[in-house]
Amino acid sequence: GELARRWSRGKIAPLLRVYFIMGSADTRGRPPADVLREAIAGGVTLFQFREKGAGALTGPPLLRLARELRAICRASGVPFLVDDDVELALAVGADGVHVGQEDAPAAGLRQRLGPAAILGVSAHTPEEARRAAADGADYIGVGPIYPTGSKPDAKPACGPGLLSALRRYEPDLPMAAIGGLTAGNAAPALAAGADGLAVISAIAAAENPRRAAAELARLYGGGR
Ligand code: TZP
Ligand code: MG
Repeated sequence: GELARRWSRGKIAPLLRVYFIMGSADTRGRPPADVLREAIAGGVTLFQFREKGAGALTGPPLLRLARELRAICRASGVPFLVDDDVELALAVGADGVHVGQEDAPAAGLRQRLGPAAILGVSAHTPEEARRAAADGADYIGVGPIYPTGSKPDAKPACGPGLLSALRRYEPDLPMAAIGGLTAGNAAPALAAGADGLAVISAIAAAENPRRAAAELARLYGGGR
């Protein structure tokens, strides 16, 4: 019902603040578990395991890494999402799934994952945002805001303006901005109405992932 949905929306938006996305290809050769622990120490609020690209793990090594990262998140109270791969999400007891427009339809996923799962959907137009909300998405991911080197098949950069446009159509739907974001360039995305910042390279490729996460967390005020 409407009350339940509003309550859950209020719970999701703060989780999106420092939304860290990573797979084994994103860490410049460092063990993903080490990078994740560092990032969480810096203030990550939500994690998505996204194992993509050349050399992406499959089979038992994929499952092993997913379990390892899942355990780190569980121990620190950071919700653990899986990109695209619903079977993997179910196999490791993930807290939720993120899907793009070209992946499994969100409506069926909500059914499959149950009401407690966190379901994120990428959206690029008011129509996609409206459909995501109707299908039971807890939040939408919007981008790429700026050019990104982390997703070869990304659409052209849309700039922060798309966030304000979608915010007008869906005033209550939590939104994570994504694509080329760093602590240095993210302020306009927040000003345009994003609830949070989803980043890969700003943390995963940072010299110091802990400091990089802390710099993003600091954009929301409070000291760290
Ligand atoms: N979707 C849109 S842009 C992007 C994804 C998965 C990649 C974001 O990575 P980065 O390194 O933060 O630009
Ligand atoms: Mg996808």
